[in-house]
Amino acid sequence: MLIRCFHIKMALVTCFNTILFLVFIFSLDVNIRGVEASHQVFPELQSVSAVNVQLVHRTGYHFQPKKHWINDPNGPMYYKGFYHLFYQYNPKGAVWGNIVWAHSISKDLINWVALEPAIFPSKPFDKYGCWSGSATVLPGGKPVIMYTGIVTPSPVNTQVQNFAVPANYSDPYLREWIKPDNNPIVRARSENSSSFRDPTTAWFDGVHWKILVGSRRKHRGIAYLYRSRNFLKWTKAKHPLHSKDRTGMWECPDFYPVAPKGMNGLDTSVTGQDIKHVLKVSLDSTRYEYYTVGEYDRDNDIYVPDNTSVDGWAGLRYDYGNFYASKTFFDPDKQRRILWGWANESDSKQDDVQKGWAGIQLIPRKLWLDPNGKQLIQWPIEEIQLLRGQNIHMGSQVLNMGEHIEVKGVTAAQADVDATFSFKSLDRAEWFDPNWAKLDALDVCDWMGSTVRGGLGPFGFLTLASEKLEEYTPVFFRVFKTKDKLKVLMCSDAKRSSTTAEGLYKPPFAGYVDVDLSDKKISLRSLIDNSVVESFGAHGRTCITSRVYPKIAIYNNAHLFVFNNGTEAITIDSLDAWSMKAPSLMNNN
Ligand code: DQQ
Repeated sequence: MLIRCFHIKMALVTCFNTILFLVFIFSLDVNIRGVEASHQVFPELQSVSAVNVQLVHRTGYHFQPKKHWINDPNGPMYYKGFYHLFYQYNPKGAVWGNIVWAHSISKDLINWVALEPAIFPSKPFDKYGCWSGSATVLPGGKPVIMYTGIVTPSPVNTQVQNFAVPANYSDPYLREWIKPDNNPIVRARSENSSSFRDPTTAWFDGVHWKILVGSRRKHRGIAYLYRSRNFLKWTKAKHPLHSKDRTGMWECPDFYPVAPKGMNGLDTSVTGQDIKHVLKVSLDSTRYEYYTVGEYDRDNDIYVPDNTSVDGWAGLRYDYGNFYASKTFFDPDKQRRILWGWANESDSKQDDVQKGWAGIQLIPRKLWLDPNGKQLIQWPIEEIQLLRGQNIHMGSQVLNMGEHIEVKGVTAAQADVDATFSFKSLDRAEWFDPNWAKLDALDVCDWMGSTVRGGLGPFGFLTLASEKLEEYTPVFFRVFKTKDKLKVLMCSDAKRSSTTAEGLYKPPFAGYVDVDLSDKKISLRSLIDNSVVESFGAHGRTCITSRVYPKIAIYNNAHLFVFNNGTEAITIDSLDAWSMKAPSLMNNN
């Protein structure tokens, strides 16, 4: 009976998915899966300044300003001993609007000092908004920012690309920025000027500087390529660097080299034999991102994704959850490439206005190419360990089917937990129906959630859980087998995250994990912070972020459990959990 229901449900969901897919193809301007359309203006809410800032659900160690709305990370860079983070910010309220580039600096990417906004509308070429962009450090260590200026009011939002330079290069804080009057330096000509934005960090080929600008033609997402000898006069290349039909507007493109081996990052201008390139785009229509790993011919400006990368909306993602408008930068101090991503709220606009804040930047991640060359690996920057407090260690604990045990002794609402699980055999992995391959992983996670008994899995963490489990956000694996290989599903499921009935978006998020299980082990790490759970499966091969708003599981009433709902017993080989402190310098001014 159960199985029949499952198949009926599957048929319905398959049908639902087909409809969704058609909606996606034929109407790329609409929202799907409850995500928010970009640049939607709520005139009555955008200038409602916060009177009180609601603390419950505010994060304890993630990057947040004192109040109001934030979105995309912009122009991250390292300059004279400081990390700089700019970000899209509404100084007047907790919904999107009145956008400026807020600016914070840090010595360690953890403790932040907020400075005054660096770039704000003041000239005809950015009168209606200073939207996203990137920083490039020119030879001689001179930073320059390129950003999108909005020159006509909403809803048209005509877009041009501008530049800004520091007023004083000897100021390591780079407090003041000048927007020269010869802006804009890139204008749309044949391009769609309402969909033409978010310039990348530039790279140099010895003669030309090059940037990408995100755009679209009808439903084709496009990364236009521009070249310049002097950073002032930019000429559009005959062919875009890359484009893909049925992906809609490409926001916040990012293009950078990765080394074939090792965990070090590369400066954006580096090329050479064996070096791969990554192109990431943020899809406005779905609010998901995807990236490809490929070959870049710098002389002819041709980028070809490898045939191991799916080039389209079903491609690889940095994060299969709430993670958008991301940007990387090369950190010359520690020779690494760092990824910043923004997580929007999953509550209502009215909730945001009431909270007085909306949006967080996720913990920066170091990223590098998997030795298999097919995907990236991400791991929270090592500096996060500065915030670790009380530690609990567990080892060699067996969890039989249906068992869960509590990780006691840490602040479960604000914790870092890292575990390695092992199992004796792969035999009990369930069969993976070949039809499921056509579906999104999150549908499989939705039906085969943490409570549906399995073979090898589901097992993992129950984060932000109430004592009696009225609320919890499970992060878990479920291992399936096909004729010739295993398929490892990783889920972060917000469905039971809160007993609040109305106004919350509580999606199951999921992705597959490309991991070799021949040693019969898999690791899972979660950074838990009041209303966010950022998880890293198999040492960062698959990452998922969920935003959740528990009603009971807050502060000291939050618990952390490890569970197994599969018939195969799971051993916790080792588990370390830490209470996480707040940074000593919060991003307040
Ligand atoms: N957000 C910015 C745009 C970008 C979008 C405006 C992505 O420049 O395309 O706030 O979230």
